[in-house]
Amino acid sequence: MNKLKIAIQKSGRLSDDSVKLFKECGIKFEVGKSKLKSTSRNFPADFLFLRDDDIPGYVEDGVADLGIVGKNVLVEYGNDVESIKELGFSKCRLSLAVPREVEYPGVEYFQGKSIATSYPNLLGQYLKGKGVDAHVHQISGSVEIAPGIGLAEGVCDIVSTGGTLLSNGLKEVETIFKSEAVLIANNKLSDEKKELLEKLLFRINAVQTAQNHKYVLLNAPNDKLQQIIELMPGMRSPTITPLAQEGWSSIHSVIKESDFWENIETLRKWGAEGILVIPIEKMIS
Ligand code: PRT
Ligand code: ZN
Repeated sequence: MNKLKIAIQKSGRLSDDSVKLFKECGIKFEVGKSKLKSTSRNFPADFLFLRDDDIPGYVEDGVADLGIVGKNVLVEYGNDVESIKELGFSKCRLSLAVPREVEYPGVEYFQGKSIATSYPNLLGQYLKGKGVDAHVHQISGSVEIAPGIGLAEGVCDIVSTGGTLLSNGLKEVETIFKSEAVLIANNKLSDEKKELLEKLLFRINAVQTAQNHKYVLLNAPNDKLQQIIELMPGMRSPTITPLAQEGWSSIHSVIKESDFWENIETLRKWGAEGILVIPIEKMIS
């Protein structure tokens, strides 16, 4: 029988959310500290637990059919794989940083200077695009200590909260790349495997759409119903049920997470009461 081989990070910043995504898609498999491989009990898939840096290469070679990896790693290594979908977690940015005391004039600051990074390709492309000629010093870890030990005058590293830069006396001056986890696939999947990928994507889309929406129930005076229906049209149109109290109705609909606060404020202005907001687990439109 055909099975998808899916590579995910064994342990690190991508692991928990990768496992969570497949679990939310209803795909059951064991995750253990010492496990290298696990077979799903209810979906034709084997999961391989690997270092994130190895995932694009394994997917390119077909050792794995699919993988989840940071876009930063994918683009840096430049493997020949298909990028299928952004997954919205492990968000971070690749940034240039300099010692706090530097009066930073702009990217020309780096002309003729040395920059420590684990991302020589992404940095090289950026500098080239800006016409800046700098010496790129490739190191594999603890990039942030490079200026302190006199190894480089600036760094180019992954930033999430900015805490690491701050505690090493550095300040972020340019964002050169924005990253998040992406689902990647081998370029030459068989038709059977493509079909399984479609099934998986259908589930991932349902989970992602649900996460971006909320189910809302509220009571509103009947004279405001039309306005409210226009504000929150829902999937086809909202459900309206009369309340026992004359002149009032209950409205059930779905709204986008991003519009949430603005809509709730408008609804309150129009006299809506008893507003309940409920997370949606899966959403198939
Ligand atoms: O062992 P393995 O090789 O599998 O893991 P790894 O240590 O190489 O990678 P890991 O788990 O640290 O990161 C995996 C992916 O998560 C990265 O490729 C990014 O796509 C993404 N990611 C998200 C991050 C961060 N946030 C992050 N904050 N990767 C690294 N960091 C590091 C950064 O290098 C710096 O040292 O965290 C520090 C900065 O964090 P703040 O919050 O202090 O700014
Ligand atoms: Zn790694």
